[in-house]
Amino acid sequence: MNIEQVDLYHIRIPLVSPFETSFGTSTERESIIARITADGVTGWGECVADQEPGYAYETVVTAWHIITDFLLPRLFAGPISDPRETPSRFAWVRGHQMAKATLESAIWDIASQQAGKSLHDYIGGARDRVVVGVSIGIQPTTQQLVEKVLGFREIGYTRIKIKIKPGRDLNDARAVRAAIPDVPLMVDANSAYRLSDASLFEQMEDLNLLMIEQPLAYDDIYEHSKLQAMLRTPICLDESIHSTADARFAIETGACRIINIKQGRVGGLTNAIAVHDVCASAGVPVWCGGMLETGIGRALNVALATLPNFRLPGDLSASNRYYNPDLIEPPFVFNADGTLSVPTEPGLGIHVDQGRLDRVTLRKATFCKP
Ligand code: OSB
Ligand code: MG
Repeated sequence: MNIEQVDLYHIRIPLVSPFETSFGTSTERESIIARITADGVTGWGECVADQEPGYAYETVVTAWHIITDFLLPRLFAGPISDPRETPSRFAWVRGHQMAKATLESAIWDIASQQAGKSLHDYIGGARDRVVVGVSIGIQPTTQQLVEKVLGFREIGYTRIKIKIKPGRDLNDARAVRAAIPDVPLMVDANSAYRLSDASLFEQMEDLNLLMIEQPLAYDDIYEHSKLQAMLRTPICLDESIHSTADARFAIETGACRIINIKQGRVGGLTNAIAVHDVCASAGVPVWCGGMLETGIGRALNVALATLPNFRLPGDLSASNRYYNPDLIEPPFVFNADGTLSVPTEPGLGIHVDQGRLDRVTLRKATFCKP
């Protein structure tokens, strides 16, 4: 594959409704869309970094800098024969997983198109539908949260995740559990607690939660192992896992019993598959996390979630959960059985609406092979 041209779009697109987590509230999403042309074929990628470094240290601006000043020169340096080579091509740059993943997505899209396969076939995915859950932000009141949850149940979402933060935790979780006694329910703390808050999580034990996601610090594994030893409810790590080494460390220390895989957080699809494989051999189930992606990033997540050890519903809701309209046409729509269909056309299998993309673009830059 000879990369000829890379177009970057810094976009800002309104969210259907505000999304509040323990680290802040978003009413719109900024990200970078990458469009790569190689051998006359076009591939797409979406950067999951946010405007602010509240979830991870990367931001849209740091990703733009890393991509343009350090990654693109390495991409243009020579042909790529397999997308799995991309992480080593970029390895000189330490960290900046989300910046790297943006370009790698487009490379996988192109490679699978060249092979005449949908991306999920190309990576050996085993399903044509993926089971999805919904991630619900903190609402102004507990009552409004319960109403939101019931609304998503009505649409047909089969797994509910609610965000928690200090002061909006046990009561919210209890109220939601009372409203949906038999539905798989989980909480995501986004690192808002300390080990000294362990009694709070002990009080959640009788709510029969599917898991507690990332209760402790974003860079911690050790204290999660202490907390997990105190709880029957499985801990799931999100923020703490950036590599196969982190996954092994977390599993071997008993810091979690489930891992959330986000391809952007681990530096792209190659590493995401490697983390999936490490977890599969250890008997640890994984699920596909989300970062409020548009249809472009969503398509990559959906392909990833077809691998066999994705044994729990992902944060892969339909396009209209976040964007209306989405940047792709047709959008991802919710099937009555609580799933999204995996695109069958070659590559990511999506059609980007170029007019819509241009309308949400704040800044565009084009780079050609020197
Ligand atoms: O922690 O999983 C998270 C969104 C932005 C940043 C972090 C997280 C989330 C979500 C939303 O929970 C998941 C989605 O895209 O539906
Ligand atoms: Mg999370």
